[in-house]
Amino acid sequence: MAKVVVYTCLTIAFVLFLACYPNKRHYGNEFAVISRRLGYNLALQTFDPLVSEMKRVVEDNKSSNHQTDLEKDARNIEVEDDYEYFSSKQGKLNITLRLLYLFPLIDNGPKDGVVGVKELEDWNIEQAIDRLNYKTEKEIDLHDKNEDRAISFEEYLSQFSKEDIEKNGTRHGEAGWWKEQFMNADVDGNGVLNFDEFNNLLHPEDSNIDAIRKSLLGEKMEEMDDDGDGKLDFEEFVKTVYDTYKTYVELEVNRTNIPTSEEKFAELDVNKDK
Ligand SMILES: [Ca+2]
Ligand SMILES: [Ca+2]
Ligand SMILES: [Ca+2]
Ligand SMILES: [Ca+2]
Repeated sequence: MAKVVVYTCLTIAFVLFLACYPNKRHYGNEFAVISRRLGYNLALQTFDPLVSEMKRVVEDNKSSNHQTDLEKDARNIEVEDDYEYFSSKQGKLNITLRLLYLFPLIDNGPKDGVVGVKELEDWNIEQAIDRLNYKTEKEIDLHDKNEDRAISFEEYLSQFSKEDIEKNGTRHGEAGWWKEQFMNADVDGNGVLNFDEFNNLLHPEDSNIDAIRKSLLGEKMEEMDDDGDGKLDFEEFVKTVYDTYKTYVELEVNRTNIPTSEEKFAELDVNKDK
């Protein structure tokens, strides 16, 4: 069993190293096309919540004007409490010590002294969700002028003038386009976005809301549909979709028997009109 734990620790250390390593060097443009909330278009998430918290403290101390000195001190002390994890000479993170701390937190399903792939995946997803929720909280802090912890259209899009809003342009990024995104995210239709609704507006690619998914799909179809006939023919499919699909299946589903572009197209082309 001890051997297994050592190997597992080494695996985690390796994953930790990969997670902390700048991703662009390894992962080129092929990742830029995968755009999902937990996907690879974002920098790979930090594996260790302590490192995330340190980054946040540094960023907050640099940029925040509305944090009181007392709040800043409290957060700095919180992080200082973890100084035991740093070597005193170079200030480097003691990875072995951190792994000993993190291991029982990751070894959760089941708690059997071994960390499996699923447990690592769950941990990574948990860290990613935490990071995105944190970002949403920061965005709410930034935009919520009346401090009701909900975001109105005017609060989020104060960059638009009254004329822009009246003009209601529907091209991507124009006021009317944003208004539509806002309304899609406002599930309860009360005219303001609560935390979950705002989260969906900020991270639409991973939203479960039908209106948001349809809107995204419509935009993607427009981008991919070269001849503008409202459909994807085989050529357009190969040019724009297939490589993304293949990368997704290889990396995220971890499958080896990936259908060829012909096979996948035939499967999707239900009415066989090509
Ligand atoms: Ca386990
Ligand atoms: Ca508000
Ligand atoms: Ca709402
Ligand atoms: Ca077409």
